[in-house]
Amino acid sequence: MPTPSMEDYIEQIYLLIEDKGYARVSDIAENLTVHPSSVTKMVQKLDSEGYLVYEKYRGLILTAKGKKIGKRLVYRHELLEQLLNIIGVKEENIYRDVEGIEHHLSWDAIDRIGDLVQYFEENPERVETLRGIQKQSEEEIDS
Ligand SMILES: [Mn+2]
Repeated sequence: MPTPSMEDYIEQIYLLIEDKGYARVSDIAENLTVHPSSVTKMVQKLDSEGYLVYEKYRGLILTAKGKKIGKRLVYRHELLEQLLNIIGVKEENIYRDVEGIEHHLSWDAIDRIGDLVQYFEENPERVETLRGIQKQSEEEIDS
């Protein structure tokens, strides 16, 4: 199993390749706000563990294993954003909150959250009920 830090890298690399067709060390460093030398080090580690193939002057490609986990990590991130959005978390908090929790849930919990998100999507009136409760608790705090 990849560590939380490895997961962040695989996720970013997957997103970059999906978006641009390639993932450069400099782009990964920028997206993760880390030094390029840290990226090189991690990329070598991910290579040695079979998630990607890295050649210094030719860039990097994800292996089948890297692509499979990358896809799941991106799904997990998006699902958690959906969840926070449904429960009414403010837009400006969502990305940072997801980055903070995504590595600490089991895949079992992720699958159950998937069910919950599906439930709310199929029953939008329940989201409205939830908004009502949210409004009440905000009023209690304000009063
Ligand atoms: Mn993420």
